[in-house]
Amino acid sequence: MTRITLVRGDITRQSVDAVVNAANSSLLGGGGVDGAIHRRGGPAILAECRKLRAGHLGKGLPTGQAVATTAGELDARWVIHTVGPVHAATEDRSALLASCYRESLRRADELGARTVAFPAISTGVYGWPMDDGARIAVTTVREADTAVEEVRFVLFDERAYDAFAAQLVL
Ligand code: AR6
Repeated sequence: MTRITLVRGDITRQSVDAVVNAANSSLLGGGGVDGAIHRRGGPAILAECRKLRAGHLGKGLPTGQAVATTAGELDARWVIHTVGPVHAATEDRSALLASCYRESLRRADELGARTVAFPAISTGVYGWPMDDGARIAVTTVREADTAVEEVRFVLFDERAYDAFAAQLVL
């Protein structure tokens, strides 16, 4: 069974098999987690992303899907890039957010990754309310059929940490 752990901190400082990036469809970088991963991981990650865009991901990575690259200089073997949905008050995009967690774990299984660090996908620039983002993250990982041994949610601040902790006790 998959163990779920929580840490407060910077996802780029984790020692794990795979780090999940809250990317955008372009795969060519951005702010938040994405910016931090490319900064600390170095140019090898972007080089692989560019190759993916030149190949089968010519139109970019669709929302809810995931793809893996090298982790460059991070203390990990792979970065799994996934694209969260932008939160919308008028449309329920929860299934796409759940898909990010599920598809990232599926990629992790394909790679043989046993430990995976996730950020709170979509809860930054993409505006997803933290409590609901935490609920979807924890429920989806709990229900996933995966060989991953540890899913570590890496939460940037106390508010995010508390939101995830509240889900874990339910
Ligand atoms: N480690 C852990 N968590 C972090 C870190 C970090 N180093 N930095 C930010 N967070 P975001 P999104 C938290 O905006 O909402 C990018 O420009 C942050 O506080 O990184 O999915 C991409 O290129 C928040 O709770 O991702 C996309 O365009 C959570 O991580 C867009 O942002 C996610 O915030 C994706 O937006």
